[in-house]
Amino acid sequence: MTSRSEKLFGRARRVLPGGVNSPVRAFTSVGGVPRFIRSARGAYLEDADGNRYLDFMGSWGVAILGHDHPAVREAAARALTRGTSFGAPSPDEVGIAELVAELVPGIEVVRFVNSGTEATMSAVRLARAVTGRSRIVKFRGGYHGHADAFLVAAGSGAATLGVPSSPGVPAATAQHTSVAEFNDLASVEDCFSASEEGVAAVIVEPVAGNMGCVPPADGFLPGLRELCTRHGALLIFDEVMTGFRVGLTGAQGRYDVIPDLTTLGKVIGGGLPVGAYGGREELMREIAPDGPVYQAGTLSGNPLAMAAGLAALRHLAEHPEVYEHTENLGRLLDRGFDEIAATSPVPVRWNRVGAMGSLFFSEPPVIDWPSSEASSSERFNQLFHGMLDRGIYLPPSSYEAWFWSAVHEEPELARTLEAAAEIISRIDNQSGSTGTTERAVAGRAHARKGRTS
Ligand code: KE4
Repeated sequence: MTSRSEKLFGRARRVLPGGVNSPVRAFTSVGGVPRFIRSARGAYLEDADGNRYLDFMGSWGVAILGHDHPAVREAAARALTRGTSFGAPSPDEVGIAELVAELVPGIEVVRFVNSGTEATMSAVRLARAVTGRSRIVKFRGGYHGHADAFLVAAGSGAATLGVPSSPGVPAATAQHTSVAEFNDLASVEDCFSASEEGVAAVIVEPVAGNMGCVPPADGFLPGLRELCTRHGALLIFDEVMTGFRVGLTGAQGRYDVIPDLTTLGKVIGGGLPVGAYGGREELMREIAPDGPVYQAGTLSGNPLAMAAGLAALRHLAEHPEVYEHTENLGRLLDRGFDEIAATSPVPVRWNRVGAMGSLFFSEPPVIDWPSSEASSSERFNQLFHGMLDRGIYLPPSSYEAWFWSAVHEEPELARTLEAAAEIISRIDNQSGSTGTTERAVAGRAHARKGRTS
C-alpha cells in the first residue's frame, strides 16, 4: 500500500520540479511511485505508509554506519543545543579537518563546503589557477555533481572539445572539458595530445559509482598518476562516494595512488549537508584567504554537520571492524551473485569494491560507460520493483551503486540474494535485452542526464 506516498507525490509535483529535490529520486528511470520516507533506523527505511525496507541506497553512500547511529545522533543533538549556525569558525571544524588530514593520504590541508558539487567545482577552479590552464579531462559516465564544467558530453571525437549535456550550460564552458573513457589510458593520452594549451586536471571517480559500480582496471589509476605528473596536470580523485566507503583511507589508500587533490562528501557529514576538497599544502594555500583563489560559503563548516561528521569519522577510525564487516558482507554478495549468474536465464554481472557494488544485466563484463549503457535497464527495472515489493530498496537506477553498512547483517543479505534469485529466474529471456524497450530507453535517457552519454 502506497496511498500516502502517492498523495504526497501528487502535492509535491505541483510545487517541486518532478516532485523531488534531486532527479533520480523521482523513480523516472524505474517507473512507479517514489516512496516518501518518514524515518530511517539501522539498515531500514520506513515510508509514509508504514512500509519497511532493507536499505541498499544508504542515502547514496552516506550511511556507512547505518541510519540514526547513536554516536552521530548524540553528537548532532548536543550541537543542536548550542545553536545551528554561527557564520564564524567553531571547534568541531578544527577537529574534523585534523582527522581528515590524518586519515586521507593525499590531504594535508582541507576546506569544507556544503555538497560534493561545491567540492569538485572548487577543486577544478584551484587546479586551473595553479596550472594557468583551462582544460579538464573527465570520463564518460563519470559524475562529479552538477557544475557546468561537468555536464559535458564527448564531442565528435573523445579528445575533441566537449559539448553541453544539459541545456543552460554554455558551449564556451563545455569546450574546456574533454571526455575520455574510463579504464582506457589511451583515450586519456589522446585528450592530452589534442590539447594545445595543456591540461589543468584529470578528474576521476577512482572507483566509478555513477555508471553503476565499475572498478579501476589494473594499472589504470597508476597510469593516470603518471600521465598527470608527466604533463604537469593535477590528478583529482573525486572520492565523494568512495571516501570512507571503500576503506578508511578511501580508494587512494586501497589502490595506493595519491592524487594531487581529493574531493569528499556523503560519509563525512554523518548525513548532514557537507562536501570537502583538500590536497597538498602548497596547493591548498592558494585558496582564499591564504591565497587568491576565491571560494566561500555561508554554511560551510556548519556546526551541526561538523559535529555529526566528526562523530562518524571518529567512530570509523576507532572501529576498523566496520570495514571488516562490510567486506565480509561484500564477499557474501560476490558468492551469491556468482551462483545466481550460473543458473540465470539471462546474463548478469556483479561488480563490487568494498561496501559498494552493482548488478548489471549484461553478457560482457561491465568495465566502462559503453558496457554499462549496453546492459539492460528493463531487466534491472523488473529486479528493482520485485525487490521493492519484497521490502528491499535498491537504488532506483541501473546507473547507481548499491550500498550496505556496518549494521546490515548476513541473514538480511541472504534474504536479499534469495529474493534476487527468485525474481531473476522469472525474467523472460526476451524482455528488455540491452535496454531496447521504450520505457527503458526513456528511463535510461533520464537517468543518463548529467552523466554524459
Ligand atoms: P552532491 O553535490 O550530490 O553532494 O555530490 C555530487 C557528487 C560528486 N561526486 C560523486 C562521485 C558523486 O557520486 C556525487 C553525487 N552522487 C549522486 C548519486 N550517485 C547523488 C544522488 C543524487 O544526485 O541525487
